[in-house]
Formats: sequence, structure tokens, C-alpha cells
Amino acid sequence: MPTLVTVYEREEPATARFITHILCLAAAENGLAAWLRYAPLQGGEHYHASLPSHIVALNTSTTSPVYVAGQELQQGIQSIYGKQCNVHHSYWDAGSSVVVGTLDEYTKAYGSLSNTPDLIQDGYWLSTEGSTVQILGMNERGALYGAFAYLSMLAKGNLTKVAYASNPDAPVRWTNEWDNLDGSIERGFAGNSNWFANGVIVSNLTRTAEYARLLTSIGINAVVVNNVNANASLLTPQNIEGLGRIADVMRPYGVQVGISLFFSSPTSGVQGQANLTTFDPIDESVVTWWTNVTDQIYQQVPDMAGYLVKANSEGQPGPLTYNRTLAQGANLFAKALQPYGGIVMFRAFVYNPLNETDWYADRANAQIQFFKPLDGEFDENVIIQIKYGPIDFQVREPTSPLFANIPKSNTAIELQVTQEYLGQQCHLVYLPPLWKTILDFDLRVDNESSLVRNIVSGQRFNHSLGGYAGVVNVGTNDTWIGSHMAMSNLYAFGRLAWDPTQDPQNLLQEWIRLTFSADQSVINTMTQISMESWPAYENYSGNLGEQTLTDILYTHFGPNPQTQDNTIWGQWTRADHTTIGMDRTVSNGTGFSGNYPPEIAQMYENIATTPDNLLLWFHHVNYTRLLHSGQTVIQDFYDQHYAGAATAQTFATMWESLKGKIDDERYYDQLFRQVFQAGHSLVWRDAISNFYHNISGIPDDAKRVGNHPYRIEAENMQLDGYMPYAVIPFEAASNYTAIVTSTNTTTGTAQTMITCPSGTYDVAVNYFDQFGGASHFVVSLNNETIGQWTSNLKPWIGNSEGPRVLGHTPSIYIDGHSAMRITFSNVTVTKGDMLKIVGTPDGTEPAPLDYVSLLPLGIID
Ligand code: GCV
Repeated sequence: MPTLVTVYEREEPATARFITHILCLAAAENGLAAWLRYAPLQGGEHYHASLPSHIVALNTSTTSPVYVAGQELQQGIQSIYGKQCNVHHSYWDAGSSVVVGTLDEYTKAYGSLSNTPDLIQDGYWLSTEGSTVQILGMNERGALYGAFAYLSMLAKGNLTKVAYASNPDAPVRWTNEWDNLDGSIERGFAGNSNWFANGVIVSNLTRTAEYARLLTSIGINAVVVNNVNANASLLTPQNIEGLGRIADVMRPYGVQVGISLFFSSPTSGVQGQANLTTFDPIDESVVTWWTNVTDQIYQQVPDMAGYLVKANSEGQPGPLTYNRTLAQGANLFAKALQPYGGIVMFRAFVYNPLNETDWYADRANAQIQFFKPLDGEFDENVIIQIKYGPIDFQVREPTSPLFANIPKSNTAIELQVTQEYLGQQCHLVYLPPLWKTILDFDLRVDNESSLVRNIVSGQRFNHSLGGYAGVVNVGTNDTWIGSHMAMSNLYAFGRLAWDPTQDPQNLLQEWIRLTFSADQSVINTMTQISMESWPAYENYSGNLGEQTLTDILYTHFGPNPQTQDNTIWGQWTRADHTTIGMDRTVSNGTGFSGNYPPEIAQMYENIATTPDNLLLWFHHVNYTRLLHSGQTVIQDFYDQHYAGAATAQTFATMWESLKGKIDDERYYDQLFRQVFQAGHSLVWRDAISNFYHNISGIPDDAKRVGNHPYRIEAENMQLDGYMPYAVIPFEAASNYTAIVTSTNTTTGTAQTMITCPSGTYDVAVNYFDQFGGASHFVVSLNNETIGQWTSNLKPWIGNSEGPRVLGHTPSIYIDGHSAMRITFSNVTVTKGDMLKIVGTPDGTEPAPLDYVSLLPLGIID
């Protein structure tokens, strides 16, 4: 007989009752306030005497960052400790107070500090010693940063005496948002744009202001508001006016606006601008066109941060069309911006579509080929923005050698906060440990210490410009980027851009305290899950330097390793029946390893000194080659994929231990994602293991791959109204086969008699949730329902809104993106019971099923 069922789907009444009941027990939080919740501290009133009673914010203008700092301090102290402070805007000396302002204004009002702190632009001085708390910025923005640093202390219950100066490591700390003018967001997994809709800038910019507040609290100083795949109509007079409105709401938070440009805008017929017949960057008419447009923008946005340019890449136009160099292209904009102090962030992500049969035409070499010869030709206000690896935000890549090859140019590192290739916020992946492998990597230029973080800060090659660009892609969803836990990535991005020496785990724990709870068990659990998440994801997606192994021709979400090879995108793995890996050596391969300075080049050139985790990035080897670990390549694939998926199972269980310790709304939302991740990590595990098992023909020593004793393949059940379906790619389905209903309007039934021993089992059903329908499934034993669900996890499309949806890019196919699992726990099963699944198709989705697992307690398969 079936027993109690717990599922984490949304649609069913039983589940809904469960959530509602729990919701009554604890207050809900939607996540919008992120780490700036200012949660009340228990017993906060006992600390009133240790807190300031007055706030002096040394600026009377309501739109100044110092004024905002005063308001923020008032709100924070009130909310965290329940103490009401008055805010003054000029000299005030009545007992304990906190004074916030620029160093200059403070000196005018209160006289010089005894020791003048050593501050640079955006830096601040924070002293809680004495009866007056001093928060003094080198500029207004710095003062606001200092106020947030003080509030962060208060929110963590830290009332210790400190006195220190803090300066940013690099001047450029920007986010890039890939928002399109129509309101969609490329690689965004949290709804639509907060600032664009239907080709124009929206009138309600409340969320934009809230975002600026969050960003400034982590030291971000500019936002590029539109997609690097840009649209010329951003430059209509109406949109330029709109940019002014965005800048106006961000300015009080010290956050500047930047924009991405479409290189051929002069010939795009932009409404309200002249239309030219050329976009040649050295043509006088083009120079004048951009100068004019830039002047118009600065009239509306006098403090615009600058331009971001993606040129001659992935179909974007650029100077190469006219046989001009990328430097000539970049300098066109640099000259227009120079009078205003603006910056050009020129992206190094330049490559041409590649020959799909020629693996020697290595995409990883492209940036070096384009940019190295141009070093020294870029204007002083141009920064070359370089993705962390030579390909494209993969789960592991070697550090881009370009950082070492253009010492005369300013550089910035581009990191991706949105998890395009790393689970699209439906898999938890805490990214800073990955980023740190790059930032702390020593490229040994001229055999001297050359850490990437010291290159992009400008220190290593003596540049005053450089820094960080993080692709964030926030949307209208309350979680901002699609999942509550993924916000740790944004928090840490800002904090690392300010100080890249910080420890990812410390940043994480600070974020947990501010965002969720100071309860040590909450901190420990979330820390463990997060710190294990990148290694787990790497293990069940693509280990040994094989890249993520996702489908690069479609959604970038689920597994599909064969899409890497023989395409114009040049992400080769070169997997055949006996060998795998990309030979990037100088001696025998594409020569990529020679792009590094000699010490690093030698390390990668030599297979014996190449670390296992990048082996297949640099070398082409037999599946049977022994790794440094002593394992063969193929067995390591199997083992790591099993290990990674096993770790992902523990995340859901660990998360369940947080029940009642954090608010229910975020608890259930994240639990829903962890359950999804647990299921989808098995899809990944099986797909990659099966793929390489199939191609190599080498069995798994542990006899797991292709051997699933607890599974009942749907195609082996008795089918009525269902028929077998050969899944493409084959590895995305167990036994390569699913079942689908015979038509899209008729119900199908799959049934079988249970032959396993009677007992209590978890019943896991693997199915496919395609975009285009919401099929319904009912699972029963002897005609008694043990569970039912509607296959509609509502990926973000158009204007769909609402909590608890998976935001990944959807798939219209039965494949590794749509494959997923639902589990009914603790089901009592008797040998001889009839297990039946009835699938009702909907729209274009034919109620696809893969298999049912009857899992004894503790078994996962
Ligand atoms: C904005 C990858 C992504 C694209 C992105 C591009 C880029 O190719 O898949 O969506 O385009 O990188 O960074 O320009």
C-alpha cells in the first residue's frame, strides 16, 4: 500500500497545503532585500548605549551619496537595533554620533584628523574608536561605501573598535547586464529587464534604484545596462533621455551608467540620428557621428562611465569589415569619450566562425592573434576586457594568456555571475573558488610574479586603469538573479573586485550572516553546500579540463558532449573511440600553450607537469592513460561523474536541516532547486558516463555505467497509448529510449508488475519537461495513486512571473535539458503490485517518460 508522499512540485493541492501550513510558522522573505535586510538582532536594545545617537551626513543634497549614506545609517541602526537616530547635515556636536562625509567636508567642519588616512578614489576611512564614528570618503561614493561597511559590522553584531582605511584594488568595478531593448535578457534566468521594455526605457525605475543600492553596498561603481550584442536604437533621442533617467536614479548611490554600442550604428538608420553609408572607424563622417552621439549622451548623463564594445565577434560588426584594426575601432570611441573622462571597455572576446573540420584552427588562440600585435596601439582610456579563460566561461579553463601578452594595455577581467554554462541558477554553484584560481594565477611574465589580480588592477604593468566586469543579468524576479543562493556570487563578485585577496569562504559566510541568519548551524550548512558546489558541478559535467560538456548549440544547460566537436564554435574535445582531448602543445598541436610566458608554457607543454584538471584542455591522450592520481582517464570520468552526482544528492538533504531555521519562503524555494539539482545531476552523470562508455567501449571497473538494477525502463513496460522514442542525443535517456504518447491529444498508460522484494522504497520517475506543454502524470500502485504532478516548471519566457519556477533556458525537445526526476519517498511496495503511470499530453509535449527507479533506502540511481 502506498504511504505518505512528499514532493516538491508546485501544482498539487497536497503540496500547496503543506507549504501554506509551514508558512504560518515563520515570516516569509522574498529575497529582494538580499544582504541588506538589516534583520533585527535579538536583544539589540541592550546595545543602544554603544551605538551613535546622531548621524551627521555632511551634504544637504538629497541626491548625493553622502545624504543617502545618512538615510541608510538611520534605517539600518533603527532596523537592526531598534534605535532611532536623528540625521543632521552640518556640523553637530552633541554626544555620540556617526559622521559621514568626504574627507574634505569633514576637515572643513571638524578640522583635520590627527592622522590623515591614505585614501585613493572611492576609498574610505572608518573609525569606531572614540565617541564619534568617522566614515570619511575620498569622494562621496567612498563615504557611502564606508557607511555600508559600518552597517555590515552592525548587522553582524560586531561593535568592536576599528580604525582603518580601505581602498579599492582597481578603479573599474562594473557589472555588465545583457538586457535587450525588447525587455528580454540574454543568458538571464530571472525574468525580464528591470529597465527596458518594448524598445524603450521603462518609466518605473524603482527596481533600478534598488539594484544600485545593492551594488554600491559591495563596491560596484558602474552598470552597463544593455547587452553587448547591442542594438543601435539605444541611441534614439528618446532612449538617450531614458538613459538620463536611469543615471539619475543610480547616481545617489554612486553608481554610474555605461552602455554597450553597436559598431555599425551610423548605418543602422537610428531614428533621430543621421544615417551614413559607412561605419569605417577612420572615416571623418563616422568620427563626427560618434562624437555627436557621445555629446548628446553626456548632456543627459554628465557622469556616464563609458562604452562597452563587442566588435567582430559572433556576428557583431566591427572595424575589420574595413580592414581597420581593433585598436582603430576602440580608439574611435576613446576619442569621443576622452573629453568627458569616459572609458572604453573593449572586449577581447573576438573570434571568427571556425572551420568545423580543422581542429588546428584553435579558437583559444584567437584573442592572442587579434590583440597581441596591437599592444601599445590602444588609447589611454581603453581597457581590454578579457574573459577569464580563452574560450567562454567554462566550468574550468586555464587562465587566459592574453593577460600576459598585452603589458602596454589596460586590462580588466570579465567574470560571469550569471551561470550560463554552470547550471543557470537551477544548480547551485558558488563561483568565487573558480574565480580565485584565475585571479591568483601567476603568469610569470618575465619570470617575475604576475598574478592576474595584479595585472588587472594595473599594478603589475603600471597602469592607472583596469579592473573587473561581472556579467550579472538581474531580472524582475524577486531573487534578482533566479535563485536566493546564487546571490552569494554577486555579493562575492563585488567584494573581490574591491579586494581580490579575500577568501571566498569568508565572503560566503559574511553573506550568509547578512542574508539568512547568524545561527552557526545555518552558516555551517550553507557553507558546506556552497563550497562543495563547484567541485561537484565540475565532476558531474566536464572534468579533466574537458569544458562543461553542455549543449553549446542550443541551451547551454543540459549535457550534450558531441556538440563540442566539428562545429564553427571551435570547442573541440576530439573524442574518438580510443583517444580524447585537445592537443594544444607547440610540439604537436595548436600551439596554444606557447602563448604563455616560458615557465607556464613549459608546464602546460609537458604532459607530466600539466595538472590533471586541465589534462584534456592541453593534451590528446588515450582513454587508458594514467593520470597523476593513478587512475585512467576513462575510469576517472566515470568515478568523478558518480562522485559529483552523489555530492549533489547531499545538498538537498543538508538543506532540509535548515527547516525552521530560516524563513519558509526562501527555504522552500531553495529546497525546490536542490531537489531539481539532485535529479538533474543524475541526468548529467548518466549522460556523460554513457556517452564515453559508448564511444570508448571501455567498461566501468565499478560496474555502474549502463547497469541499473533498480530501474524499470519505460519502454520495457506494458504500453497502451504510449510508444518508444529514440532520444537525441542518445545519452540523455536511460537505455537511449523514452516513451511518448501516440498522439498529442490521447492519454498513454505504461504499467508493469513489481518483481522486487516487498518493502519501502523511494519511487523516482525520470521524465522530460519540454517547453510547449504541461503534461500531467499519475503514478499508482494497484490503482491507488501514490503521486501525481504536472510537468511545467515554467522556465522564464516572455512575461511569466511567479515564485518557484526554474529559470533555465527551456528546450522544446526530449533531451538532456528537459530531462528531470521526481521522487516519491517512503512508498510501501509489495511484490506483485501493479505499477502504473498514466500520462496526459499537453500542447506539443507528449507526456514523455524515461524510467522508474524503485530505490531501497539509501540507494540513489
Ligand atoms: C552576449 C557566449 C554567450 C553569448 C554571449 C557571448 C559574449 O557566446 O553564449 O550569449 O553574448 O558569449 O560574451 O559575447
